[in-house]
Amino acid sequence: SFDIFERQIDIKSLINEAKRILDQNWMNGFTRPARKMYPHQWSWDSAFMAIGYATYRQERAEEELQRLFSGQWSNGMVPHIIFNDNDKESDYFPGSDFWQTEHLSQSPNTVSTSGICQPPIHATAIRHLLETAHDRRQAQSFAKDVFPSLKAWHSFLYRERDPNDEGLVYIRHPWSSGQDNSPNWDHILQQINLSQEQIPSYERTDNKHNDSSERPSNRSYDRYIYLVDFFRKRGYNEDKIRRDGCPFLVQDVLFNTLLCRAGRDLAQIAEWLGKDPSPFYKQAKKTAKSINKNMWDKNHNIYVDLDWRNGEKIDVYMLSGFLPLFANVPSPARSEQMFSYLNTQSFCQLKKNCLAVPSYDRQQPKYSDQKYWRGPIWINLNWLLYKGLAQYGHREYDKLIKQTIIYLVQKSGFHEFYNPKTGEGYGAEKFSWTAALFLDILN
Ligand code: 9WN
Repeated sequence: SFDIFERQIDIKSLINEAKRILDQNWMNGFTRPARKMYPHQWSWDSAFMAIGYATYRQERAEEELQRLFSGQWSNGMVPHIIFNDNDKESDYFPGSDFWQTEHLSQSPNTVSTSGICQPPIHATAIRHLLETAHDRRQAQSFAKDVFPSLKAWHSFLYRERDPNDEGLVYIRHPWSSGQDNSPNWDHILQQINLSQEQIPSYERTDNKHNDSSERPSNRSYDRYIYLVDFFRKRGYNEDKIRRDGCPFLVQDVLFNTLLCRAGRDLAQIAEWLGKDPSPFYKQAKKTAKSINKNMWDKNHNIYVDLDWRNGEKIDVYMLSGFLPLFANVPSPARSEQMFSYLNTQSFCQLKKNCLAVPSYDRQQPKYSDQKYWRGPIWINLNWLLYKGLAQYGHREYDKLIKQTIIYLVQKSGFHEFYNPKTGEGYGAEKFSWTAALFLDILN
């Protein structure tokens, strides 16, 4: 048991420590998520870094996103990893040689990349930068430069990932969700029966740097790797991948929520740049409507993912199911229903000494305090919830999230994720987005 409100906390030194971590992870042009474990540039991490840098180093925020867009494919996709081929310290798997994207006509010539994408929170980060920049002229000129890339990125998603024009885009790999081994994927991954010959030979390296009991299982990894092989065998051609029955096609709540919010932010950026915002508002409106119509689980008061192949709901209750709050998707009445589920022992109840919000409903049998995206506290998800709830006026709950994040960081350092019961830190140490979002929350 603990009392977070009794501690004397030296906030200033925590802020300095967060900045120091970002400095140490700065690789001259981008920020690696963590030393050894994640040596390259990751897409949604970069957007979170930019939000952190916006509090004190605008030029780095811009450089970070510029480097990310240098890896954009000609079809508009922003890859989930831009590789740092100079890193000799790390052996990250799967590296660029495994993805085999170099010789594709759609991939860039100057940098090597993966062949899938991650949640599109970039326009949101750039709007934030425009709103907070010390040097507004510079930020405007940066936004003008990246606007065509942002536009191409959103067009790619709606064009290639929403073939039935529903306003909801699909992802085709668990890594694309940002929540690799979420229980959301269990059922679909279980149905992928593979013989040994269908799995390319590979060696995991993530377990070398981390306690393997916290990481995804080997069975899941086989399926992650099989999917990459499925894509590269089809030259990353979207139609072929779909036509040949890709076994993982999911309309994910968080991915679509962030697209919806980023669509509105892109519209606002367009307006500031004197361009027509209406196509972006229109898309975002349609996405919000479909999230409300198709993803709402009225029995549990939360949003859930959909299996694109049959339209069925995936009955798994994750913290990400509350995050449509971040994009102002639920009506105020619906948000109250959601809050009545969030504010229980299933997640984190006010006045019950809980430590921020776990990533998965703790009452579910598969919940774990320690396993990666299957229960532990993640700072990025809590940050999204914090921002979302603020728009609906839940101040007391937001205060709890802020205080518990400070507590976690002070107790255990800037970890990748945390045990919701004990506050112990897990995964990578000195993890960049934990530092970056901490800076924003305390700003
Ligand atoms: C695979 C970098 C990334 C995050 C993801 C997180 C984890 C990679 C991995 O690390 O994924 O992309 O190797 O486990 O799940 O959200 O972007 O921090």
